[in-house]
Amino acid sequence: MYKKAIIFGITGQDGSYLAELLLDKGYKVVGVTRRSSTPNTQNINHILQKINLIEGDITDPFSVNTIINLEKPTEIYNLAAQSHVGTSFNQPNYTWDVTAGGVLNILEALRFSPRKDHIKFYQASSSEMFGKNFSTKTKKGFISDQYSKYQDENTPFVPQSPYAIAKLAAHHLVRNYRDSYGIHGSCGILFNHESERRGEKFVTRKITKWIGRFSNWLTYMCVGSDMTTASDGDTIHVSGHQEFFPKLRLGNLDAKRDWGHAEDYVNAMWLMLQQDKPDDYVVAMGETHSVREFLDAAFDAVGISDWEDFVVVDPEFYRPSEVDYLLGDPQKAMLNLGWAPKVSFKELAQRMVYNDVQKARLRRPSLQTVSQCCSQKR
Ligand code: NAP
Ligand code: F7E
Repeated sequence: MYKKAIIFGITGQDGSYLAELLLDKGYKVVGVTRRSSTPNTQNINHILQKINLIEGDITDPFSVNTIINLEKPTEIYNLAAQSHVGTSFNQPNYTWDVTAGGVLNILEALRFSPRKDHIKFYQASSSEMFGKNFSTKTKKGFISDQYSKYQDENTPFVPQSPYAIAKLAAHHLVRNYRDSYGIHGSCGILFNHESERRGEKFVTRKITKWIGRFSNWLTYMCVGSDMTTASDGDTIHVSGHQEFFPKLRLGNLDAKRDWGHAEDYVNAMWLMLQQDKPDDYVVAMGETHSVREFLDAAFDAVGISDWEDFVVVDPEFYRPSEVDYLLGDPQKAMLNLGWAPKVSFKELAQRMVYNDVQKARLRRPSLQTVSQCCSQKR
């Protein structure tokens, strides 16, 4: 059967994994990319020959309408957004235009499309929409044995940022267009998901990128059991050497998130669009961990157990309004979609760290140069 998907946001983390998944399933994949003065296709360079890229922007109704009408897709995935919560406090208008307004443009194009009844639509909703809220009633099921506070499809939304408010507007728009015009629109309320392709400003990747560079610096400096690191306020030193390495600067280490791997989560998106009826689903691991616990797992991947001296808590990275606790109950997605994640929290941190160690190694002088440098220092 003819299957053609349009992915808005194909250059991002999720877009790239989703494109791979759909190609594997035999879809024709059309990706919409914004014009950019420098290349931004690093996540999809390996599949560029297999997909069709079209320039477009979801804030431009003409562009959205033309792409949908010309391409005649059977499925549309909207992953495009200004997706950084911290940034949304500084760029609220822009965040609104892309993250809420862009969705309205797609829905309007669908509403007036002659092929409306042959297109299924996925919208990337977010656990950020729950904000400060959670449910406490214990219910029989997946997470209630371990945790008394959780979020599921029935938890009321109390969004805490311009990003979350824009996502919630989009979420309600999809529901409204579903009810009003019969659009087959489903929203995945996805909890945090990360990967080797995660944007470098998100906390997990910021941490693993720093660890990758730091562990390569330690190798380059030949730090062995006979050498110790010392630290002043902002930098790390190796005793007997002048070189230094800047500490990792982070904000709130006590925030808790339900973190999974993006590869698992794009599968849930696809499963939602294989259903006869559109619906909304929470997608999460059903576990919560603090930023501190992610630091433990990530540093552990390079054999460092005591990381406190390497991290500075910097108020610059605090948000005007924080979401303290997220823990999703994915029972509905598991039962109705047959969805199950494969990558654990520990594996996620390890995969991200190993990838960033490897990347940092490629930026460093060749191994030979490093070993020569080591022998000179010894
Ligand atoms: P991401 O890496 O930031 O990707 C966002 C994508 O949107 C990029 O391809 C970006 O293109 C594109 N985009 C931004 N503005 C656009 C515009 N005006 N027109 C067209 N494309 C535009 O985000 P992600 O982590 O893959 O997340 C995918 C979606 O899920 C986002 O909507 C995000 O808000 C949502 N979400 C993410 C998570 C998570 O934990 N990752 C959880 C819940 C929901 P450029 O490459 O040109 O910037
Ligand atoms: O922050 C804290 C920060 O930016 C996680 C997006 O994909 O998931 C993501 O939003 C936590 C927050 O992700 C730093 O305060 C501490 O409590 O990695 P993050 P996020 O805000 O949860 C949701 C589900 C989405 O929908 C979003 O699109 O970590 N934190 N120190 C820090 N966060 C950052 N970024 N940088 C820090 O230095």
